[in-house]
Amino acid sequence: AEPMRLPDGFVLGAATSAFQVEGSTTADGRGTSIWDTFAAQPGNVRGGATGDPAADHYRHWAQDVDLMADLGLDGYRFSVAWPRIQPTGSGAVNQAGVDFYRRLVDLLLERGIEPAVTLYHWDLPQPLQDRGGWAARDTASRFADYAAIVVDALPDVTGPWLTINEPKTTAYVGYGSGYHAPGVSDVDQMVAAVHHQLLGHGLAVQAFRASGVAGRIGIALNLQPVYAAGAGADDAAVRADAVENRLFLDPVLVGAYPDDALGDRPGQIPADPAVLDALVREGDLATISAPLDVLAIQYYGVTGVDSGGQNVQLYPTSDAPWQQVHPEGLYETLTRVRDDYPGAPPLVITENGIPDRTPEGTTDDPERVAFLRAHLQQVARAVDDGVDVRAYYAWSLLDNVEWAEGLDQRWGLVHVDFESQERTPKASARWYADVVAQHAVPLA
Ligand code: GCO
Repeated sequence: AEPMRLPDGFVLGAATSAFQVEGSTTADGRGTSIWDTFAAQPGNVRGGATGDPAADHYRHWAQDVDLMADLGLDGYRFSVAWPRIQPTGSGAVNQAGVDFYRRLVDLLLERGIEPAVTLYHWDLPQPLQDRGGWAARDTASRFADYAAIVVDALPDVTGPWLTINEPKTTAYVGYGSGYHAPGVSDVDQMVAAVHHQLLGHGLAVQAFRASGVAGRIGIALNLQPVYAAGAGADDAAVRADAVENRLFLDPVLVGAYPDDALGDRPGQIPADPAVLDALVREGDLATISAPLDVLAIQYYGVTGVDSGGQNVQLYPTSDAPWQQVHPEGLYETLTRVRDDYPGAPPLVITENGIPDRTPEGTTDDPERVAFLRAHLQQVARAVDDGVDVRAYYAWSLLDNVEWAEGLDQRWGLVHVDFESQERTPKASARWYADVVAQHAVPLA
C-alpha cells in the first residue's frame, strides 16, 4: 500500500535538552543548576550519573550537526541552559554561554536544519532554587528576563520557540514526589510551581513580543489520554484528566484553571483549591493565556485510572515502567485539542519516543522503528482529518542522561558510547532518515 504522505513543509526532526546531552557543566562560566546539585547527591540518580560528560555535546556540537545533516533532518530542537547564560539566574550575561548557542544556530542554518529552541528544560540556576525556585513567584520574572536575553541573541531562529518544557513534570515530579530535582516533596509548593511556571511562560511570551523578532512561540505540554479502568471509574478519570491535561491546557488556551483538578476526591491533587486561588493575582490568567503561534505537544502514552483514582496499567509498557504504549492516544490527543480548544494555534509534536531494552543500548532497535512508525501514522491520520500539525521531533537524537534514570535508559536514534563518545546511528535513525527523505510514513 501507499505510504501516508505528510504535507509540504511539515518538519521532521529530532530533539535533545541541554542538561541531558551537553556535559561540560563548569566550562566557560556556566553556573550550577538544580540538576547538578541533585545529581551530586548519592541515591538521586541511578548509577551516580551526573550531567558530566553526558553525551559531551558541548564539545561535539559541530559533529552532531553534521550527523543531523547526514540523516537529512529538517529540524533540530535543543534547549538553552539558563546557567550558561546567567550563571546565578539573574543579572549579567555570560557571553561565552551565549556564543555557544550562537555558533550552534549558525551551523544549523548553514546546513539547512531549522533550529527550534526550548528556553527552559529543567536546569534552573541553583541560586534561584535557594530563593524558592518555581514555588516562588519571583522566578517567573527572572525567567522572562532570561528569555529576553536569549531571544535577542538568536533573533534568526526559524523553528518554534518553546518557553517551558513540561511544567507538569517539573511541578509533580520536582516539587511533588521529589523524584526529580530540586527533590522537594510538598503539595503546596507543587501547586505553586504549576502557577509560577505558567506565569513565567506568559511573561516570556510578552518579552518575546516586545523584542520584535520574527518567529513563533509556544509552550511544550506533555499530554496523555486518561481512561477509566473498571467499574465506577468515570468520575475519577475525568478528575485525573484535569490533573494531567486541563490544568495546563485551560489556563494557556482559555485563561482559566479547571475547577476539578484540586481537592480530596479520587483522581485529584490532594490540595485545597484555595491554595491555587491564593496564588493567582489579577491579570495573571490574561498573561498566561496570551495568544500563541504554536502549541507543542509531547506524547509518550496513556494512563488508566480506577474508581479510587489509582493508576492502572491498560497497555504494555516500554522499558520505562510509566510508559503505556498506545499510538492511537496520540491521534486522540491531537483531535481532542482541536475539538475542545477551538482557539488553539497550530500544533507541533516536540517529543515522542521509547527507550532501548538494555542499559548498554543497541544499534539494532526494531521496537523503536515500530514505535515511531505507529505514532507517525497517527500523526498523518490526524493531519488527513484536518488537524493542523506542522512538525514532529523524535525524542531523542542522541542517547543521553535520562534524569533520575541516569545513563540506563537510552532514548536515542543514535547510540552514544559514553566512554569514547563515539556516535553510531541505530537502525531507527536510518529508517527515520528514509521517512524524512520521502516525507511519507510507510504502512509497514
Ligand atoms: C521531557 C522529557 C525528556 C525525557 C523523555 C523521556 O520532559 O522533555 O522528560 O527530557 O528524556 O521524556 O523520558
